[in-house]
Parts: sequence; C-alpha cells; structure tokens
Amino acid sequence: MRIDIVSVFPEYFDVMNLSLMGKAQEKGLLSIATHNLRDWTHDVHHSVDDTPVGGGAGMVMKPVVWAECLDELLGLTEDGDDAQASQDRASQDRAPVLIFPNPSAPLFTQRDATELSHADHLLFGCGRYEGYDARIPEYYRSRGVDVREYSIGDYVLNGGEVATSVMLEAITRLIPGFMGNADSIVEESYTGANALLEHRQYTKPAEWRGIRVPDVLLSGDHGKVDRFRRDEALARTDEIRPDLIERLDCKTLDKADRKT
Ligand code: 6GU
Repeated sequence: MRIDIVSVFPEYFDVMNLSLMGKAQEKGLLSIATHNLRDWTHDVHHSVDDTPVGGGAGMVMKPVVWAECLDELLGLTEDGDDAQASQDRASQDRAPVLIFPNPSAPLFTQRDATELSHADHLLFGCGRYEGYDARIPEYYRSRGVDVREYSIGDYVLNGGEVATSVMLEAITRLIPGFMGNADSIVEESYTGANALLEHRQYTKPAEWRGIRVPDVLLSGDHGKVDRFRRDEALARTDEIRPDLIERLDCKTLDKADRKT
C-alpha cells in the first residue's frame, strides 16, 4: 500500500518509522511518503491559509495551494486532460482514496478501517487552523476521485495530523502480513454486526495483591470459558456502550445470550 501524507508539519509522521509500522515498511507492505504543503506555495511567506469568507475567527486553508499539491500527487492536470490518471481510475487499479480528517465529518469506524485496508493508495490531506476550503473535496469528487472526510471522535484537535495517525494505525494493522499474529485481528471489538466490547483479559499469577482471576478461566473448560467471556462482553457493552447494543444484529445472538 502506498500512503502519501500532506501536512504543514510533516515531522509529526516521523514516528511512522517506529515499531510495527516501521517493520511493515521494511517488509515492503507499506510505503509512506510525507509532503510539506508549503512546498506548493509561491509567495515569500509560504502562506497556506487566508481569512474566512463571510467573516469569523481563525483562518481557512487556501484551495489554490492544496490543488497544486493534490493535482501533482494524484497525477491530475488542471484542464482535466489526465488520460493516464483517469484510465487508472477506470480500471480501479491503484485508484487513490483521498482522505481529509475533519471534526465535522462522519465518524471513522472499524468498518472504514477494514474497507480502506484493501486500498492500494491512500492520500491524507491534513488541515490546520479552522479547516480547509470546502471546494477542495468537492472539486476532487467531481474529478472522479474517491474522496472521504472523517472525524475520529467528538472532541476537537488542533489539526488533522493526529487524526491521520490514528486512522493509519487502524487501517495498516489490518493489511495481511502486518501483524505477527493474524488471530489477534480476526474478530475484535467494533468489528462487524456483532460489535461488542471485548471481555477483560488476565495473565498469571492467578492471585495478585489479593485479587483473584475469575475461577472459570482457570477451569480448563473451554466451553465455560467462552460462555463466561461472551456474557461479560455483552454485560460490559450494555453498561458502557448501550449504543452498540442498540445496533446489534439480533441474528448474531445465540440462544444462551442473556436478555439485556
Ligand atoms: Cl479528523 N480533526 C480535528 N482537527 N479534530 C478532530 C478530528 C479531526 N476528529 C476529532 N477531532
């Protein structure tokens, strides 16, 4: 998977060379390139933002600078004469997905992470300040690009960089071969119609500072262990995230699942 990230703080992404994401790059599963948006400015101040039309606080990122950058990275030309790029898109071969982190967009979920883990090419455009000119995503959509805008939660960050890191970690760990142990991503919290919070985990010793691991987990009876974990997942989800229970597909419930 090829990943391009555009930001005015590309140093934010130096950490992508660490840990599992660094290993995935060494293995050739991933190639991450960061780009400084200011490289596409022409004025002495390298300005990327301007005051909001209609008034209001803060600054808005300029469409002109973003477009020069994105046209280049997407292989598009301003006049629309981009035979090669549109041919690539028509064949869906390495068609890029353009992603803008945006606190006012739909929530990014595990479902989105799973879908995007199959893409060949992701391009993240990190906004700063009060956001980016709304015509940028509109324009690239009109040019046939798969454009997504996502929020990562109901709180406000200073820019799209941290949100991009969060989404990238969620996406890339789903790429086959990324994780050492494929089992650990098979069915986790928030996956599919059966999205439940996971049961709690324990390791040895069986008793620590006076607190015992639940006896059933020490019983060696796999049926009982599975039942205990499933009941706990249902109960914890009902208590902590009732919204997930509301959305549960009834068909995924088994006969022994307790009425919640
Ligand atoms: Cl995607 N961006 C910013 N700036 N703040 C956020 C966010 C994104 N998601 C939640 N808060």
